[in-house]
Amino acid sequence: MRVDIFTLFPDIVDAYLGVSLMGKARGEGLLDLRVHDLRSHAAGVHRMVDDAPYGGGAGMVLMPEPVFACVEAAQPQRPLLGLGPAGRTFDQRLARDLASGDGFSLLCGRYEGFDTRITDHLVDDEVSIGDYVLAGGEAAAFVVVEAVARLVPGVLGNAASPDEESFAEGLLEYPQYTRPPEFRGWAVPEILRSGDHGKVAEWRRAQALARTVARRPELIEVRGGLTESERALLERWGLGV
Ligand code: JET
Repeated sequence: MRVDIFTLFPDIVDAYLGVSLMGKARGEGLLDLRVHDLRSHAAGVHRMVDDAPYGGGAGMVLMPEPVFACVEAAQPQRPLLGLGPAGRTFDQRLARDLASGDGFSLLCGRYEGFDTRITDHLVDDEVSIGDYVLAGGEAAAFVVVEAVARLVPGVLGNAASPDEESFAEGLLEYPQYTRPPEFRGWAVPEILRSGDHGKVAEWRRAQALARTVARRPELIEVRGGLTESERALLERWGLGV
């Protein structure tokens, strides 16, 4: 999988992609991550990449020439996604879609935003990681790359499917415990130490459902509400609603 990232801070992006999961996947040839400096195609001695907005107002806007020139020289993997608060919200489904393709590219904005001709004629789609404003798109790019990279076959060490977890099924994770069996008086639930794998699976499912009902009820709504058997399961484990 090839991922191209366009940024005004290539050093920060390179440093991030060189470590952890991505650094390893890169070293093993599973991910071809390419970082492009938006300033590399800026003209003049000042290498200007931003300018004041037409019509007035605060802040600076990313100019079209250096951004188009940088992207066109790189011939990046498509789709090219512009990162910013105005985009379609990133979620596990989009991560899965991107992971199933050959790759994608990310354009990190700074300042007040991109000149709209960039979003209209260069970028394929706009993506947001949530309803808040960052100083730049780099942190959003890290989120997108990391969420997608861990779904690429071979990137995660363990054999289990990474999509077995939260959100794959539209539910939050069940509670996890490791040793010791008792810590400061807080015991690991007896069922997890019983060796009854069927009961453990049932308990985990009930816990995942109950947590989701309590913390993220809208995720239950998206699934069409609780089924009769899910209600019965919660009831059986004393988690009924
Ligand atoms: C962001 C991403 O804040 C975010 O990204 C950085 C950012 C801030 C302001 C403008 C911008 O440019 C995008 C643009 O679109 C037309 O101009 C990017 C928040 N959630 N996800």
